[in-house]
Amino acid sequence: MSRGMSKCRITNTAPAAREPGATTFGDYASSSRGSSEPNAMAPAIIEKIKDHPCFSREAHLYFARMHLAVAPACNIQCNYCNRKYDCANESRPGVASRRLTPDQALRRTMAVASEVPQLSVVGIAGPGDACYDWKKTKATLIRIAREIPDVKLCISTNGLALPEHVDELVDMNVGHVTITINMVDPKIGTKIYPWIFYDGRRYNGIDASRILHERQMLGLEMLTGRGILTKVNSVMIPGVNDEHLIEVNKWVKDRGAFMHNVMPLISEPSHGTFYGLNGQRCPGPYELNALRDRLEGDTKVMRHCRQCRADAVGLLSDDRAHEFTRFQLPVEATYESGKRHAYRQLIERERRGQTLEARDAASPISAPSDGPVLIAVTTRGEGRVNEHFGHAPEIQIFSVCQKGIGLVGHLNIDPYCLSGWGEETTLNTIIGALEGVNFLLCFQIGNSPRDKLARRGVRATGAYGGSYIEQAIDALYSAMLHDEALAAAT
Ligand code: CLF
Ligand code: SF4
Repeated sequence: MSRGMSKCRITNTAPAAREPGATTFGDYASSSRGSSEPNAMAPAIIEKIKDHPCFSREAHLYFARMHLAVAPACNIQCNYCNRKYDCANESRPGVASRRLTPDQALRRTMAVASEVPQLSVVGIAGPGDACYDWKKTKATLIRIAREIPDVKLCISTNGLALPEHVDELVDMNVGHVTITINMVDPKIGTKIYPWIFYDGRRYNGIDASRILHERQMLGLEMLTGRGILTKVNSVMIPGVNDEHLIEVNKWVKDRGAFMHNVMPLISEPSHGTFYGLNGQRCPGPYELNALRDRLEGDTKVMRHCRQCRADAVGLLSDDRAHEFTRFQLPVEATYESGKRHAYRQLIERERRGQTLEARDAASPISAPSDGPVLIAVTTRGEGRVNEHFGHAPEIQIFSVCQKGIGLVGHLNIDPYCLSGWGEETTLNTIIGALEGVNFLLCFQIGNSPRDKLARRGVRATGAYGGSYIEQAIDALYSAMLHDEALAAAT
């Protein structure tokens, strides 16, 4: 397999239409074609999600999270996990993060907060379980809240040790918690969890899954009751829990989960997991898409998760963890708030501008359309078409139809252009992965790749370079409909 082939994987997929529950002003403005009112959402909820890159799809265009890998211990075994690596409930399996002490974590956070203006959330997502390795999690969060009080705090957990820490989470002002819930039927749980460690002893089989299930539900209810916003992650495991996740969705919705994030199982023999070694297959993009479509309802379905590592830093689309390793940390912890504050003011102005422009662009369109159009975009962030095709390490894929614009997924790719030379094998891999895509919007593209893409049915253009992504898609789609209407009239 070529280098390009190995990296070219759609990590997330979504349906044609936008998320029904997406209601921050930017979400509404940028993707609701022909709609006159955003869906209702309490102002307090909007306030909680508007700067959180995971809880609001729109926020991930502007705001960054950082993870602190302070919690290596775990109290359960998942069949898709190899403990050499990060907790696979949020991270891509096979990725290992450097562990930090709480003091190192604080220094890292202050360095990142001084340098990364987009930083809005600090999370603990392993590399084991944040609630089981509680002393380190708590010591870290307390230090950060003391030094950078305006940053949001977030944790991710398997839920087993969650209930006993809910009060402390409230006291520490942790506003967002993710619980990984893969089943609500312990019989299905036996296929996912061989054992758990609870209350000083180890449980196997159905007892293990029953206890885990009860603790997860209790923890979720307690968080909802205490006003902490919750997201449920579920790993989709074909033939094990794929159909069952519909039931999981109902349970978590009934218990107040704000968002459901169904992630694809990533299972390779080289990861050394039970599933990987036993040939458990992963879901294809279309299966994942179809399942997410069926989950749409009162609970928002997340579609922009990157399964980030336990030491990730930066925008979801631009990991900067390598700039802030343990060895690059300053000896003295200092925090300069200037960049973050200036950036926030800028974004407030940008959002206001985008809203007005996008509202204008979102006027109703009466021309017919045959169904969703798939549009690939290269971006460096800020929600704009601002990356040269040849330099892009990632391609975002959107679909657009009369109902709206939706993020379909991300393609991780090797950049095609290296030191001015186009790498043909890489280009062929990218073109193969764009099968079914109708358009490619990029900042610039050379004649050769543009012609090759055209021969495979992908029309590439730099005409929208610099524009906001969703405005560009909207304009392109409107032009298509206009052309269709003209063709029909002549
Ligand atoms: Fe981290 Fe998770 Fe908090 Fe986000 S990540 S602890 S909720 S701040 Fe986000 Fe990364 Fe997906 Fe997680 S994209 S893996 S959902
Ligand atoms: Fe691994 Fe996370 Fe499961 Fe623990 S909870 S076994 S670290 S995937």
